[in-house]
Amino acid sequence: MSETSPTRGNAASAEAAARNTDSGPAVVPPGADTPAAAKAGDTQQMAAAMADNPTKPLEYGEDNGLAPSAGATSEAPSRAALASALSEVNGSDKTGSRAPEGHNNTIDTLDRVRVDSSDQPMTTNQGVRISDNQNTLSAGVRGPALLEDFVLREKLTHFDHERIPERVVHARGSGAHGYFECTEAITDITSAAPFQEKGKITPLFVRFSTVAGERGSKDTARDVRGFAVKFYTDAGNWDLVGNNMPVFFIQDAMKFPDLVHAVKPEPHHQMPQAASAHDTFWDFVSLMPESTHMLMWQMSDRAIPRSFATMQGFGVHTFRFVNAEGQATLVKFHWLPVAGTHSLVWDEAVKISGADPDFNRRDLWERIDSGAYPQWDLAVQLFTEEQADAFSFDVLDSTKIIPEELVPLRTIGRMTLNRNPDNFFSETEQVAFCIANIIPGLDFTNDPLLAGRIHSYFDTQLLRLGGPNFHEIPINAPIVQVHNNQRDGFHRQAIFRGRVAYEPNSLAGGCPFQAGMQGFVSVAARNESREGTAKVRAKPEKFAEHYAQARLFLDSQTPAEQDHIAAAFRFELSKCTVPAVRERMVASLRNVSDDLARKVADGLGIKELPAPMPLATRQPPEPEVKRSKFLSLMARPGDGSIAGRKVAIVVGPGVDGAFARQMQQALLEGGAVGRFVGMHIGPVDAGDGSAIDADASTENSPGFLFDALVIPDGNDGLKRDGHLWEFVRDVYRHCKPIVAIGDAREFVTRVLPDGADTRKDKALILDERGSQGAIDQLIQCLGAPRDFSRESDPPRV
Ligand code: HDE
Repeated sequence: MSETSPTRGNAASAEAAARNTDSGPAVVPPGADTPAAAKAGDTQQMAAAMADNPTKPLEYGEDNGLAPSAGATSEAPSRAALASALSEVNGSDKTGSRAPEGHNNTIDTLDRVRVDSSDQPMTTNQGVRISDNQNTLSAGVRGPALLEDFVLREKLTHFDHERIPERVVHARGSGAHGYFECTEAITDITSAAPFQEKGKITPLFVRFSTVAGERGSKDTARDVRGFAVKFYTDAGNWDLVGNNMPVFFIQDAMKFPDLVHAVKPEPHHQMPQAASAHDTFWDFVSLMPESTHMLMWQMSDRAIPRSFATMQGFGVHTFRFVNAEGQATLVKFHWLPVAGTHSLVWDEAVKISGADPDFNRRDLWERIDSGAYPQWDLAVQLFTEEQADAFSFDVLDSTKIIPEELVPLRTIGRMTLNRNPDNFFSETEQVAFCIANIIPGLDFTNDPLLAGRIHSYFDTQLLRLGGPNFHEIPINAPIVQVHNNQRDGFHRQAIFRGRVAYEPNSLAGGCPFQAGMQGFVSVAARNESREGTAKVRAKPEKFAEHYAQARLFLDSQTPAEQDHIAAAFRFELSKCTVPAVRERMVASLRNVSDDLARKVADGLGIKELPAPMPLATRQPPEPEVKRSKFLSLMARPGDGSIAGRKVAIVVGPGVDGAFARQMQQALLEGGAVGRFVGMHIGPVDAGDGSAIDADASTENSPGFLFDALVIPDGNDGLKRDGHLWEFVRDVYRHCKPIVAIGDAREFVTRVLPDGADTRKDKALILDERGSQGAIDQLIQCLGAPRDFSRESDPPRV
């Protein structure tokens, strides 16, 4: 028992006073030995240590604005001083114990929320074991159902609410976990965490998507693909929310709702699904000539990727890298697939969408689970404001690329996707990307499209994920600690300790305190030479040139790619019902290429070319680059690997089983999959008396789903199966390899269209006995870009 004194007071009275949650004595001494009094004393001591707010004067003036100071703190004499309640030490299985010191448990690995029900009884959401999951509770076996059946009611209620609003765009998506490995530290250019050390690993989650279709729509729609990467860095989350095309349709966020309303199914009849081939889309874009460059990309084979693993990704906007001294460098981001850029052809994409609407999703899943991990190099284009000023185009204009001839790519790391999600909804659906999620070492530019995006993503998640705490959903939570004074709202997970939810404070020792120069600091000066101060609604002059890069793209394609672009315009515009829309688009295309405009017009029955659409600028600047080899899909064939590819090995009765197995083994060794495709699934009698187990059938897996077709010798029964005829025709027409052995050679040549070149076509492998040479040749063709020399328009009979 301590003695009574004017400064220390009496221990019993201190304890009594401390047990009240309001009012209190004038003197609250430190060092009391009963818990409540000790807490009160420590609190008083901590608060007293901060007699004023020492950083207040530092909030003013430009110099302070450029170098914010760290917040003031005072040390807490004990953990109790920061606690909500003394009873926090009374732990249980549910509450756990006291918060670990300095640790925020709302972040952590996903193990915390991963559920494994193996060997577990079923329970309600309240954890009560369910005795019977088959029958509603009723009064007698033939009696009425009872309202008290809380098990049934909970189950149905949860089911009724299973769907959340889908994303307004990019609703259809597929996700995967992986990591980024820095291959070149660029500390001189940026202090961004992932790039600070060669070999540094940063975990990430990626979501690929189509834009226009709804959540259940087909994967192989002609569309832009979203390429969104969430880096869980040790300086917070960085989301690089890009696309598989480096430019966009519009220059200003103000036009985004118009663009999306135009491309989505038309509002009166909700058609067409996941397609831009309709009046409203072409009406809008033909009135928006700045979209022409993007239209070239969208009408190219880039819009129908073979695999997410074989498409490029782009950050689209110009961003800033910022180094530790605060110096900024302009940057554009590129993802380069290690497997190379490979696409489908349109006829193939259309057929696949019927046979397997999950084509790209399935491919991503299977690649990852079979160990053929998709990989991309991250490359950057780095340039200065002065360089940017001198370009004929504006780097703030997202309808323009910076040709690699002007600013070459520099590879700084590699991304590997090596883990599929455990649960589609919890991870792929609930992941919330936001272009505003950046970390120290990065900053925005004044791209007017980017500005709108900084607002839009957070805003849309509020509705989609039901409130402001979606950052606490495990897939969105960073791997670093989150500490701030934001509180409450729907679905709050964090349980905050203490009574302080404001800053400055002395009652939590000033914590959490602002980080000063250790935190994110915006680059103060953004290209002052070109920034005005007047409030305006206008775009810079260079934005008014709309066609030079559309021309650049078209002229940089191989002849086959150019043909595909013309055919895509023809197809899409032929689906428009209003002739004026078709003609307007042809008038716009005349500013890109009269040859292209003529081809499209011919395909639409437009006899006389309309006059070229008037230009928005009287004196278009001369472009620096008129042809860029990097823009063709053929420019990045990849490493020649066949990993992730799928081959149909046809197995009918009497098949040469030894060769079929040898082929399958060789493909497997290269990371590809050879499927035995029979007339039906199950055992097939091979010619050598063995049985081959067909794991797919000509009915359930049509030929166009495969990257190549192999028909071993001795497949007699199958040659009378009409499916196989279609297999050969489709695979041939889509310019994919065909291997035919022995008797199958005669069959294949009979089925091929007239004029097929059976001698010089390297992807048509006709072999007498099924040699290793045939296998090697297939593997070589499979890892290379397609050779389009077989193609004709229209296809041959
Ligand atoms: Fe998006 N975009 N966007 N976008 N975007 C969304 O955010 C928006 C743009 C992109 O897998 C939405 O969470 C505006 C360009 C991807 O979850 C929304 C503008 C690029 C994804 C939104 C653009 C993108 C989205 C819908 C013009 C390429 C899917 C749901 C100013 C650089 C991310 C959501 C995922 C998703 C707004 C333009 C890429 C509505 C206002 C340019 C990859 O917030």
